[in-house]
Amino acid sequence: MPTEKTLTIVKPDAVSAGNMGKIIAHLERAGFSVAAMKKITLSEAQAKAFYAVHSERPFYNDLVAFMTSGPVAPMVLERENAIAKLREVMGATDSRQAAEGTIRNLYGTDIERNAIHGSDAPETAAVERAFFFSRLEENG
Ligand code: 3AN
Repeated sequence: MPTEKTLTIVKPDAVSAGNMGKIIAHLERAGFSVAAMKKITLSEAQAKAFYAVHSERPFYNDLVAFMTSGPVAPMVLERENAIAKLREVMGATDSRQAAEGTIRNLYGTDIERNAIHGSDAPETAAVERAFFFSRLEENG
């Protein structure tokens, strides 16, 4: 089976709660390998750019404030069918609705503080990987 790459971000709520390692372990148990990772604090401009697609939504300013409130851990994940599989193990956007045993069910709180981001399609995965990682960082 050919592998596919996707981008995840362990969000500030999960990093500050000390759940980063548990989330990485959960992802590894689900068959993902970490191809690249870093821990950074996003600037307002960076968070706005990353979520530009949501700029007209009412929750945009709150989302940017939350995503800049502390360090995040972006990672490139690799496995077969990675994009769809990550969406499955993450669970629904609203952590309160996320299926039992999913990452958002286990580590998220609500629709904003939902522990983890995952790319939703091949085009967004490519753009989001390039947002955080150079080709050298992914392959080195
Ligand atoms: P997902 O992260 O499940 O792909 P999107 O792309 O619809 O969800 O939304 C991006 C992010 O925006 C979500 N992860 C969540 O943090 C935030 N978000 C989405 N909808 C809302 C909302 N109604 N209120 C607050 N935050 C929201």
